[in-house]
Amino acid sequence: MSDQEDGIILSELNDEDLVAQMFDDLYDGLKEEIEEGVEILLARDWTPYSVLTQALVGGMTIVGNDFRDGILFVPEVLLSANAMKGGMAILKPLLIATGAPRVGKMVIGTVKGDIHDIGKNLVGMMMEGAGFEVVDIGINNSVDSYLEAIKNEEPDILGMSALLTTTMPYMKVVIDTLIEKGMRENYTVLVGGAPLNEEFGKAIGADAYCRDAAVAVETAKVFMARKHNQMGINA
Ligand code: B1M
Repeated sequence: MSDQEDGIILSELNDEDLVAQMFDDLYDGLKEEIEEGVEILLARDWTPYSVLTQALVGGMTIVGNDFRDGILFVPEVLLSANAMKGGMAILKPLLIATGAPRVGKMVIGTVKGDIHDIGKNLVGMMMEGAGFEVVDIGINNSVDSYLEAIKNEEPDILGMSALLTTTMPYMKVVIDTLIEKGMRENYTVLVGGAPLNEEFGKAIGADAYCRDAAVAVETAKVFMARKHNQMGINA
């Protein structure tokens, strides 16, 4: 049931109650309400980043837990994801509009067999907001698809996302192929996704595992700074 039918007027709620209501609305997959909530928080001078992390990602965590525990099922989670995307669409241009100079280029995609894209999209948005040029190659990417994107786009960074324990090993397939082709050293490879950890990142030969989008941005900046320094030394 929508908030209106429930007699709830979002703009009349204080920040804390509004965020709690947005958690409920995200849970119920109410896209319009989420969009309205995002607009209200922005009008109250919340930064786009705070709205994203506190209201949207916070709400999605609850959805994730109940999905895990068998309380929510795929169709419901799809509605939640759709509502989340509605909110993210409003925040995207705001996160990007920093006027930051281009600091590097990244190709990012979710690996083969995996259709989860919310986290990947978030990373892409945050990277763009930090001044990176981002080429998002979507979901379900085979090795060939990554290779083609790398060839066409010539990025500094390759980002891979996986949300399933069954698809995360595919990241190693991509990295091993880069090694076989003698291309590995040309790119910084960053990986992320809920089931990964630092140990896994090291084991598959990635340059770094990124716990979340903010860490991805910071890590990418560190690697770009190293690259620029090396170029300075070699020049
Ligand atoms: Co999926 N799903 N799902 N799902 N789903 C999980 C991942 C799961 C953990 C749920 C659970 O059981 N608790 C579970 C995986 C279990 C496992 O592998 N051990 C699971 C499952 C089982 C499945 C299906 C198999 C269910 C089924 O069909 N029976 C199926 C698989 C489909 C497939 O891919 N082949 C499936 C389907 C779906 C939906 C389609 C319904 C939907 C996806 C919609 C979409 O993405 N467009 C969905 C969703 C939404 C989820 C949960 C609930 C939420 C994922 C999400 O968007 N989180 C998820 C539960 C969970 O993760 N707690 C779950 C919010 C997002 C902001 O976080 O993606 O972690 P996250 O991204 C973070 C970081 O991880 C990091 O930064 C992001 C932002 O901070 N990061 C990166 C991510 N990628 C990065 C890349 C980088 C750097 C950082 O590169 C540099």
